[in-house]
Formats: sequence, C-alpha cells, structure tokens
Amino acid sequence: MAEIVSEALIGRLADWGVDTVFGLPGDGINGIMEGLRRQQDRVRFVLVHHEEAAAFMATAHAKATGKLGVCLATSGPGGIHLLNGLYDAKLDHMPVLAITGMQETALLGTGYQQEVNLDKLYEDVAEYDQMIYNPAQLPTVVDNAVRTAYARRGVAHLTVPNDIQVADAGADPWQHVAPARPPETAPVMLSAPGKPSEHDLERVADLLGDGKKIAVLAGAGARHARAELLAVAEALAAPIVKTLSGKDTVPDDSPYTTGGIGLLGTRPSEDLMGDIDTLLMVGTNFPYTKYLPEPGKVRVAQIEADPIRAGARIPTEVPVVGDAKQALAGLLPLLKPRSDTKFLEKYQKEMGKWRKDMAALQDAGRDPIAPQYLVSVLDELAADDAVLTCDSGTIATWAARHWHVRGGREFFLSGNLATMAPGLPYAIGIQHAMPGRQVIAFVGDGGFAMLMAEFITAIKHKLPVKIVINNNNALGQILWEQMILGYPEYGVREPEPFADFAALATANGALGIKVERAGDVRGAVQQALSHNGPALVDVNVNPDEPPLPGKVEYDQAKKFAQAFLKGQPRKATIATTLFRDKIDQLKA
Ligand SMILES: Cc1ncc(C[n+]2csc(CCOP(=O)(O)OP(=O)(O)O)c2C)c(N)n1
Ligand SMILES: [Mg+2]
Repeated sequence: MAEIVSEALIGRLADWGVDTVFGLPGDGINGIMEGLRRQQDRVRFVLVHHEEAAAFMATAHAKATGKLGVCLATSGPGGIHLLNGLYDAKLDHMPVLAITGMQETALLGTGYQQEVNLDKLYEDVAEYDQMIYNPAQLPTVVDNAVRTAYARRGVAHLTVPNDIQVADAGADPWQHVAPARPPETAPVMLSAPGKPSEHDLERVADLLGDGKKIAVLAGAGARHARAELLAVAEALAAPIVKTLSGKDTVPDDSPYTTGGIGLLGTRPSEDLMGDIDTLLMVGTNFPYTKYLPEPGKVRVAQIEADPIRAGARIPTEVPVVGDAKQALAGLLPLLKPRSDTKFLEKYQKEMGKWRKDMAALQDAGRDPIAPQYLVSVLDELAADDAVLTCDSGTIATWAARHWHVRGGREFFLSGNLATMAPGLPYAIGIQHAMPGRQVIAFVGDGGFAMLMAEFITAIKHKLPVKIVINNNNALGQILWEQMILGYPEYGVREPEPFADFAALATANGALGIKVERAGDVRGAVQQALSHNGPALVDVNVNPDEPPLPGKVEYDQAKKFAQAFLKGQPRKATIATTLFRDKIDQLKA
C-alpha cells in the first residue's frame, strides 16, 4: 500500500514528538482520518463532541506539558468551530497546530459545498498558515508549521484539500522550474538562547540595588522558576505579586507572596503596587495596567522571553530578553542581599489579615451555600499535586482567593482571551497527558453548559476528571459588572429552577452528585475525589454573592448604590450577603 500524504503528515508529527490529536471527523478530512488510522500506533486520536473543545484540549496540552498541542477539524464548519480555542492559544502564547480539511484542488474557488477559505479566515489567529497543494511540500511545511508554533509561541495552521490528503506521498505531479523537496532536517527544536547577557543582568541588579521598596510581579512565563523567584525575593526582601495565569509560580502560603493582582487579586497586592519604588516584572505581560504603578512613579526592570513584549506595558528602564529561570539564576549572585526586611514584614502582616478575612468568608453555616466555602472544601480535600482548571466568571475570583497553590499544584485558565468554557476541555486534555494526576475543573453553570457534551467525552474515554460546578443559575460575573457600571442587572439570570447537571453524569454512567445544602458539600466533594472515574459535583450556591474587588473604591460603591436606586432586582438578598460578608470579616 503506497503511503498517502495524510499518513506522511501524521508520521512527521510523530517524529516531532506529537502523541495525541484532538478532533472530530468530517467529509473534509476523511483522508486525514485514514492517515491517523494508519499511524495509530504512534499517535492517538481523541474524538471530541465539539471542535472548540478540541482546540481547548490542544491548548491545555501545551500549557501543561510545554509540548505542541494538535487539533483537527473538517473543512468549513469544523474549522470555524476551532477558532475560539485557537485564539485562547494565541493570546496565552501556546504552541498549537490546527489541521483542517479543504475542498479538493479542482473545486477550489467554485463555491462548492462547505467552501470556506480557512487559510484566509485563520490569517489573524495563525503565525503560520498554509494550504498544501502538492505532496512535494511535505515534510517541509509540516516542519515549518511546528517550528513556527514553538518559536513564535502561537498557532500554526495547515489546511489540506481532500484530493491531496489521499494522494501518493511520493507524487510530484508538476514540472519544476525551481528545486522542489527541500532537504529534510532532523525534527529537533533548537531552543533560543535562554540566559540574558551578563551586562543586562548587571543593569537589572544595579536598578534593584537602588530600590528601597521593591516588589516582584510574576506571571505564567515564570512558572518553571519557582525556586529562583523565591531566592530573589528573599535576597531583596521583596514581596512577590502573582498574575492569575502565574498563580502557581510560588505557593500561596509562601511568606514571600501577597497573592494575586487585579480585580480578583488581594488588597495587599493592590496596596503594594501603590507603595513601591521599584518593580521587577518576570514572565508577565499583565494587561490590566490600571493595577500597575502609575507610569513614572517607579523604576521598572523586566525579564521577558519575547523581545516584542519587553517593556510593552509600562515604562521600563531595563527590559531584558531571556528565559525567566535562567535570567533569575544569573541575577542572583549579582544581588546585594538586603538585611532591612521592614517593608516585606509590613506586607506579611497585611497578608495575615487578608488571609483571615478570606477564611471568614468560607462559612460552612451559610444558606444558600457560599461559593467561598465550596472552594475551601475543595482546596482542603484535593491532592497536593492536583491540577485545577477554571473558567472566566465569578469562579475565577473564588479560585484565585480560596484555592491555594501548595506543593506541586498547578492552575490553568484562559488568561488573556478570558473565554468561558475551557475549564472542562482543559481538564480532559490535561488528564490525557497526565493520567496519574488528580485533575479538577472548577467551573460555572454558564461555562459548563456551553461545552457540557465534553463531559460525555470524559466518560467515553474513561478519564477520571473531577468537575465541580459553582451553580449560581446565572452569568454571575456579568451581573456584578452591570451593577458596578451603575445599572440594574439585565438578562444575566437563568429562570428557576437551577439546572441539574448531576443528572447528566448519572444518566451516562458517571458519578453525579447534586448538592443543595452546605452540610452536604464536604461529603460530596470527598466522594467525587475518591471516585475511580469521572465525577461531577453540581452545587447550588448563593446567586447573590458578589465577588468584591480587594479594595472597593468610592466610585464603585457609588455605582453599586445607583444600580440599587434604579431598581436592581433582589436588592434585599444582595444587601444581606454584602452585610454578612463585612460582618464576618470584622469578626475575623
Ligand atoms: C465565550 C464568552 N462569552 C461571554 C463572555 C463574557 N462573560 C465572562 S464571565 C461570564 C459569566 C460566566 O458565567 P458562569 O460560567 O456561570 O460563571 P459565574 O460568573 O456565574 O461564576 C460571561 C458571560 C466570555 N468571557 N466568553
Ligand atoms: Mg454562573
């Protein structure tokens, strides 16, 4: 049997170390499916229910393993479905390859069924975007796609017409006017130089040496540099602030961190940013500049892997390009250790208070169930090396504040695209890559409902993922955003009764538990975590629990009051919750 192009394509990906492809077949990719069938000993195909989820799974694979994630979709609608997940990869700088089908070459441009110019559609999302017209383009275009995805840390896209998919891989149908089939190179990614120059590191050390009140801001690019971050913080007696994507850079209980920053961050981090004279940014392109020090007020050094992003957010005196771990390791011996720890201690004290305030909100006695309590139970019972995935919504705030990174715990969500729905597919993608790990998705009812068919994917693939749904029967995040704008909520609550997602699980042979009383939370979470298979805990929580910012500004409070005056529904229950939160914090 002669080798077909699709077989060579998948084989070449296997040479690059690809072992999993997430996707859903269609008449536009039957040839590629045959390539996967022939290569099934080397590459596993994971059948999903929605292509968007396949792209999220590929993104999660890249986030958790550092290796290329691959997703596959048919021509037209399948390719369109991938896009949201691919933008998630693009915005969080993850190497992902999308393979799509295309009309056969003889029909291109004729308006044949499902003809969508996916290569044009993907122009914005993809760093490398190529149609394969001729078998002789292989393996070069595959190599270029993979190399680009890694080197530019983004999306590569290959679209393959139906006839080319099943063409003889050795065919070379046309006369050449220039040499075809460039030589094959070993499929090895040569990593870019990682350590900044000594000169650059000395400039960083000098700037830090002049600082009296220093903070470190760490992001996802420093996830592999925990020991170095902590050592630098110790040497400088400087607190570490973490972006949400960088939540697992250092443990939440470290004396060197003031936790998160931004709307869902901590009050100490917010205070700290207004108090420092020097900032060291490491592995972060934190977009919410409102939460960074005002331009001109502090001196800034930044260690950033991508030259394009170095110094791009706030005026930066010393932007340095390099790998976070190697840069910090190189910086350490150049630092003059600071013996004055007063500034650090001030924020350690503030953090002690913040931790108490947060613990006070984890009240088991509340009815309806406080989301903070739900997360605290999950936090307590989950393994020390659990992986938590999360969605955009109030859930991100609850996870940011009440889920504690400790030991080998990891944390993933859609950082910059901030899309709903990746929590569940992320968990599936990661569980495939890490079969032995406890993988938990903490998601909202809105985000879960968007791609809930993927829970059936988890069941069919016998993946022991654990899903915990913070079911507030609402698009909670937006509800609070509307009120903060000064308007009463509109179009953000689901009609009662609350959906029963546990029934979806039990009806399909998985463990599903619906929880409506706080007293049942612990037992349900425990049962799910110890269950040897996929499990889902659907918890009806207080729909009137606001995710308040760490520091409520006067203007926000005023807008809130305006929304109340303009006829905000459920005023009484919201006020009660707010009141109780404040009293509990005061009690703490
Ligand atoms: C695809 C997509 N649509 C809409 C939004 C805007 N949005 C952000 S959070 C959110 C609410 C999410 O609801 P849910 O998953 O139930 O979480 P909750 O906020 O209620 O905890 C919405 C609509 C988004 N980020 N992504
Ligand atoms: Mg919700």
